[in-house]
Amino acid sequence: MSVTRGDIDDSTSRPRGSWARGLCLALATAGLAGKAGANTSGGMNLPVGVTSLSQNIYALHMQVFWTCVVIAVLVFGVMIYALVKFRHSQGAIPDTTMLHSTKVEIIWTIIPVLILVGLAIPAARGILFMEDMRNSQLSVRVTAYQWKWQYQYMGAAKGINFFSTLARSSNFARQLHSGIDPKTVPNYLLDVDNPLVIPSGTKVRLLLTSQDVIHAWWVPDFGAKRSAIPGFVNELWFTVDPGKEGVYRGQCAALCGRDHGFMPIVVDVRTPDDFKKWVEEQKAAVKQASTHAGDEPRSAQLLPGQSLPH
Ligand SMILES: [Cu+2]
Repeated sequence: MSVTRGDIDDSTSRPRGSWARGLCLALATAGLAGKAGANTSGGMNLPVGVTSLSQNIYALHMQVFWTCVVIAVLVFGVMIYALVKFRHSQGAIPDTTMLHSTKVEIIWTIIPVLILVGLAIPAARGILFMEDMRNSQLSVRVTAYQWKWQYQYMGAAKGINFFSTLARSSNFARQLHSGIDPKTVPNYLLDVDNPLVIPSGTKVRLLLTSQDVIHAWWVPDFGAKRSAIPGFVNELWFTVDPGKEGVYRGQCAALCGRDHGFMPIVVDVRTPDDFKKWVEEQKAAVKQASTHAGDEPRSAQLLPGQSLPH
């Protein structure tokens, strides 16, 4: 039996191209439906996260993943079938006359283009969504330093201003010959003294900059990662879903020097009411500190290692 490249591709690619797209969409939908609200597949996948941004990114990721799976199954399926079915021992004779097929070339150009366009549309939508900073309800200026973060609240929470550095327990344990087993330290290298506190269900905008080298603020559960660059102000937004209050952790994601691995990020998400209370407490603490010092009220600027009153 003889076979040509043209025969294989012509008989399989065209009908299966549209079938593949249909199956891909069905699988992506099923995958997303199954994963809604879940976090990772045993740590093997991206986190679904707790913001519309992270969920959007996860959906796109799964769509691309299933598209790749379907393409791989079809292409390798045809290859393996041809290798087995038309092997030499079965009497297959190569066709040396059929060297070019314009029809096949058009088909295998159009199908990948359609797949790429199909992926580019949701990707472009996702990027536009990510960059839409309008109508933010809380802005926080984030300044990165080697190796800590400074959070300065704006708007209604203006005046709250503090540094966030590696928690002392982690800092002690990481020292050479500390004698402390890091495994005994809870959230080793992922804990800070003063977490960023934000309300759930609120569009939070971060204004990121740096005072020395390039750092990057990254919290995977928020689908949020952006560079903090000296001399630039980068923007980033996220809204944590109501009901998803809790503590979320991240890290600096740009190699920023010796202690790059020791500037984690912790975000404490509270309900809007609890956040309001927290803001009032912080403002009262600032006022009290200023009165004791005999000064006009000023911002509560904590140095690394100091803690805000809880
Ligand atoms: Cu850094």
